[in-house]
Amino acid sequence: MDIQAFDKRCKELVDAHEALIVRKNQKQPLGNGVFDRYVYPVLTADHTPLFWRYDFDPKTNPYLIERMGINSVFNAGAIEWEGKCCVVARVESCHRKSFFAVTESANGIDNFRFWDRPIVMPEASEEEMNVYDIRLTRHEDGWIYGTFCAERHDPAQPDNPPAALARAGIARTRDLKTWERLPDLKTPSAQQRNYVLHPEFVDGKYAFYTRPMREFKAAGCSTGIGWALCDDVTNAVIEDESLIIDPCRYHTIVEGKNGQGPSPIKTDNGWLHLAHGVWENADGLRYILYMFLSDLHEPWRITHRPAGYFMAPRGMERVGDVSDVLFANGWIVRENGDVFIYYGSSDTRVHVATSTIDRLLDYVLHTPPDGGRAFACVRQRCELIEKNLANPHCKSMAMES
Ligand code: M1P
Repeated sequence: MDIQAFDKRCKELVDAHEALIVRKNQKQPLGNGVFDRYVYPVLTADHTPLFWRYDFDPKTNPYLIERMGINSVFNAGAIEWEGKCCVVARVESCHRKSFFAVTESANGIDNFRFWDRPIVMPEASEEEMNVYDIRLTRHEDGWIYGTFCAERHDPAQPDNPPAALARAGIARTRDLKTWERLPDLKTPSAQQRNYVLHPEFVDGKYAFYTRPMREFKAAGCSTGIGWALCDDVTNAVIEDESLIIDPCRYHTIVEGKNGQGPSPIKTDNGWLHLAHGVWENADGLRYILYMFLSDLHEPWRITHRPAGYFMAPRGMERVGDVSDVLFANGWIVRENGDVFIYYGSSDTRVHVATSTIDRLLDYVLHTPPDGGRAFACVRQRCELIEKNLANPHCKSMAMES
């Protein structure tokens, strides 16, 4: 390719990338009143900087080919930082290795730009193969913690390539750029993913939401979301993992497995939680998001759990590298009570949904809990129907006048 053609292609690439970054997002019309979805994902593989993927030197890359592709950008932690919405994404390269990268936006719904350099998370050991799904906790001890899955091959199964061990990685930072890696959290469980640091001390200790699992991925081998305390975050050890605060249950949205999402939000009514639930159907695993509220002083005690899911995959969200998956590990609350929920869809991209603390509290406090059985659930619905049939707003909707 001659230098004119190289320059032309370079300009086309830059223009297309910039057009994507500055594209305005739009609220989807007529949401369900709890949250609003948006038309475009906020982050995709195409949002990553071109200079992470292409070599722009005509001598070493005369055809201006993409040298180091990015496969997907998904499952992001989030934090407000210097007035900006910072979303710390899981960026997966074409060779299936993930890394974390900070992006920022002024309004939280569009114009996300990656910081120039990804996070180079220090390794805990050379056996560590992959890191992903970071949760960010601004802890009252003054640090920002990142808790993430640090995956490695199971040394006990050298001849079985897919045999993996999920370990609980911890790192901390004061600027989102330089990270101090701490020893992995040790728990009795064979596998540990989806574990999250609570933002406050409880009884003077660090508190973790955990997810004890027997196997690496299979549904049905997890007991639920656990809760445990530990004295020292710089050498975090949990001896007793037996307290399960939100267990897996038959024929519910958490039948197969579940996991705490981002670090919970403190409200006057209690700790607001976002989590994911998984169940198996003929098509595979379905991942949805759900919410619950726990006691302000005893965060391990759930006080309100609305029935069913809060969000499930829809439209384009349903399709991707691992289809039918919504997964959220980041949200941001603004001073005015606005909430930005960043969720990954089908292990491929990141979206935002917006709500407010008041709406989310109304949702968790006043949505009926799961009736438990089909019979009880239809009776719950009939109560609503009878109430509405007596309501003048519903006059024109009903068949019987
Ligand atoms: O592929 C779906 C999700 O699978 C895992 O979540 P969980 O541990 O609950 O099964 C994670 O690998 C997650 O990143 C992924 O989105």
